[in-house]
Amino acid sequence: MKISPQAGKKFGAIVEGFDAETASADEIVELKRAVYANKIAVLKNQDLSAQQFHALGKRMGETGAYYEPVYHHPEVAEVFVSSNVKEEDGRQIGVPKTGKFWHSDYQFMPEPFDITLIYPQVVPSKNRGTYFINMAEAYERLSEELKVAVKGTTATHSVLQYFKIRPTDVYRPISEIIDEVNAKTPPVTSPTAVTHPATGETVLYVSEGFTMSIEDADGTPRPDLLKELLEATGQLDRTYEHENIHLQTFEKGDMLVWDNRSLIHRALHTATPEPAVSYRVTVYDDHSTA
Ligand code: 7UC
Ligand code: FE
Repeated sequence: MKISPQAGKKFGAIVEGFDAETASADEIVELKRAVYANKIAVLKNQDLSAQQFHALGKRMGETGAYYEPVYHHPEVAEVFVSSNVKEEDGRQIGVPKTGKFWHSDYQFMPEPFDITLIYPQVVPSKNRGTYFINMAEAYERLSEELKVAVKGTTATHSVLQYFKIRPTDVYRPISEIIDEVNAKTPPVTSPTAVTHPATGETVLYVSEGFTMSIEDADGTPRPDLLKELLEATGQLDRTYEHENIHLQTFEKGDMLVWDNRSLIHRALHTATPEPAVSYRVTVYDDHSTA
């Protein structure tokens, strides 16, 4: 196994010669270290079934199935499927156009995932890739004034803005669906800046997709501060040219493994109706978040 920084990129490392089937325990530890240090590891030349992909995730920690079953792989529930391709019999497996907004995975849950593995299956020819922002670095780049403003505040997150209507929701009143989302996944409040347990970094825990509000220590909403943080970190830049934004491209056989505590991401889906399918496994590692 050879790990080298991605040439000419803001962050990320390329991992060559990693064999998921025969990797030693030391190699798994080394891979996880590379993920925390480089934020993304791109494993080259992978050829795994859904079962083998899930098994690799399990070697990195505890895997979890997505809370909405409509995303599950039919054979391996822990594999989340993003797909715009219909089966021959017209069935839809997984959900199309997932994550097309800045977020980290499960940011709206009490226990967000620590590591995300994405394994593209059908790779479109154009507009392939995922945008990333390292929110530890983005925090460091904030003005002193904004860093002081963040201190002592909390941020509240919810999936509501990006909850996708399921096939079974057709003809249901939208108010009923909203009530169900709020009951099943109530808003979660956390400090606006958190400490990364593996690296000690301060990470700004705010995204355009899932963060609904920021509150002062006394509970007063601070929409101005939320807007300023989204702006300063690059999340409102629709040209994607902000200095914090990194576009991670991939080709067939690549697997992306990233530090979901540090990074927020945003899928770049093709505007053209090209087929795209991606598998995802999410992991809780052995670093306590408490
Ligand atoms: O369909 C999607 O964009 C899924 C999103 C609401 N959640 C992904 C996650 O793991 O947080
Ligand atoms: Fe995501």
